[in-house]
Amino acid sequence: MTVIPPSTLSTSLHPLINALASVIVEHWQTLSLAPFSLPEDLGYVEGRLEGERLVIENRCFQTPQFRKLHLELAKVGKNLDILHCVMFPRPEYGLPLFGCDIVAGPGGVSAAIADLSPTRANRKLPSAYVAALTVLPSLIFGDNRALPPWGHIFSDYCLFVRPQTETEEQQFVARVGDFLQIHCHQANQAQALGPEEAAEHRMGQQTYCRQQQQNDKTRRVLEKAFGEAWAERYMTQVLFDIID
Ligand code: 18B
Repeated sequence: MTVIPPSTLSTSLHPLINALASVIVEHWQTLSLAPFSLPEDLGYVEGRLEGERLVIENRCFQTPQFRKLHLELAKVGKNLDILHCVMFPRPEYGLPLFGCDIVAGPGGVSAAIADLSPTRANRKLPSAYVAALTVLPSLIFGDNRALPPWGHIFSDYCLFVRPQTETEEQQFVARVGDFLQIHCHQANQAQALGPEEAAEHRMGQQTYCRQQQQNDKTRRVLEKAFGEAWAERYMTQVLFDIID
């Protein structure tokens, strides 16, 4: 069994980030994990440019159904804590992309986003996902945020909120747990598709990555700490690598 190492950053991160990281790791343990090597040694990275120290801690795995499971915790200076997670399926299993991003500052969590994003050309999730997601009770958040223009890759079930109370934070964590429960259950049962359908899902992943690479807010944080070239390489080869 592959053991997921504990985070070394967790003692200094926002509690919502630690809670989400625990939920993600718990669900990942239900999959058949194997190690995944990042390009060179990008497991733990520290950068400092323009006076801001950025520490990044990556945990990466693969499984029979997922080419890459990526959980990243980052701390920028004293003020910005980030959780980033994407589960990239192997395209032949036709699974959607689970993605989650949490950005927390001194004023609290400014962005909490989680989705199971479709990879089919018709932008529909597999029917078993729709069946499981539609029976989840609807949630109420006081501050729903609008998606940026590149955000058409996300599904109708996407949560994008600024949680305002502890109850809202707990509600968010619980819903991410629901997404992961459904996703890991479906993945463990998934059968490989034929090459044509796999090609469609591969294209869906390429579109997803291309759109995510347009997130200037992520890019700016990485550029400030590591410079433009490093940020470009990190966004296109580690965070959202486009597979052929
Ligand atoms: N992201 N995020 O992962 N991003 O990686 N993120 C921000 O309050 C980082 C993903 C998403 O409104 C913000 O506005 C850094 C995944 C969306 O224009 C900052 C890393 C998803 C927005 C960062 C990181 C995703 C967003 C601004 C690498 C979805 C809103 C915070 C560690 C599944 C974009 C704010 C907008 C925002 C930073 C989505 C600072 C550095 C997987 C939609």
